[in-house]
Amino acid sequence: MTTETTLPYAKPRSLSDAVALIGGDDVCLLAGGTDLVIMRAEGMIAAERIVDLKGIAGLDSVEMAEDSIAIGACTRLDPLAQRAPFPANAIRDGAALVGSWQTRARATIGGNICRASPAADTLCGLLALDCQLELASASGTRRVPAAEFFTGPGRTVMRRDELLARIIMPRRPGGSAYQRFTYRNAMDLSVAGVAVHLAMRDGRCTEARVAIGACGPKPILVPDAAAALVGSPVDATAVQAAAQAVIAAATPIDDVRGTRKHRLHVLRPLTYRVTELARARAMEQQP
Ligand SMILES: Cc1cc2nc3c(=O)[nH]c(=O)nc-3n(C[C@@H](O)[C@@H](O)[C@H](O)COP(=O)(O)OP(=O)(O)OC[C@H]3O[C@@H](n4cnc5c(N)ncnc54)[C@H](O)[C@@H]3O)c2cc1C
Repeated sequence: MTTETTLPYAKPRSLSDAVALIGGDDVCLLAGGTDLVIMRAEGMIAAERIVDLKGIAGLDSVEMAEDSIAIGACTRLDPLAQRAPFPANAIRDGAALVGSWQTRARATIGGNICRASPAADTLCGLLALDCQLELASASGTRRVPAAEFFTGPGRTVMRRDELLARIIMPRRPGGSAYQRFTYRNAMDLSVAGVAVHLAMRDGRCTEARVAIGACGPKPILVPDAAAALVGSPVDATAVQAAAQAVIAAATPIDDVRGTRKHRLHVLRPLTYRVTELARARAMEQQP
């Protein structure tokens, strides 16, 4: 005998229809499902009603404005990594590293953000690029800086009656990069991740933001690392000081993916590598 269970399922076509359906404890939001399906199977999410966000018009594309770029929350990671109409940067680097092609073809950037795993690969880039997250509810929209969105593993400031609609990335000069350390080259989760954004003028750094992930309960900005780079030619002395600040700010734990000691050890060469790549990209963009 087989038992068939059909869950209540809705696939709204507009943002206003979607926000009218959410908010109750019995509702969960579905995007690509690469986390959600597993979380439901493991009993981490018990909600019975599913609201599928993938049909919402306008949330699966990237739009360019004069001073910002809006990335729809349901934009899948593979097209974002391959074809996003903005040059190589830290968010694209992160999207390209997630899982396999099959995972990236399903998974969305909004899901990667809202799952709020400290090891998620797009989060450091959001912080380093000073993104704002646009949250929509039946009472309107609000924007939260990415650096203030995450509150702990799996936790954010997003209310139950809200969904992530767009990621707003300011268009600013410079270049950025994200890299992670893993024990395998693919299909592994980050043991430590670093993103750096730099703007360069006349060979000196005029602006910097440095973020780290998988080295604490949430991704964080490291202002002391940025301060070590600003005003410098991003030479060995400055990068060494930035790496020291990164190590001082990190609060990693021992877990299945790595020890605290090893995470602190890999942060130094990782910061060197990412800063060098961000610098090379920033030099290409130099006015
Ligand atoms: C084999 C495999 C390998 C992986 N490797 C990596 C990796 O290397 N790096 C990495 O970072 N991740 C990795 N992941 C996880 C990654 O696939 C997910 O984090 C993915 O990005 C989540 O997106 P999704 O669209 O599938 O979200 P879903 O699974 O649909 O949703 C995830 C969570 O976010 C919520 N949610 C989704 N969209 C919204 C929204 N717009 N507003 C509000 N809430 C929302 C859902 O309710 C749910 O709680 C891997 C997963 C698998 C299965």
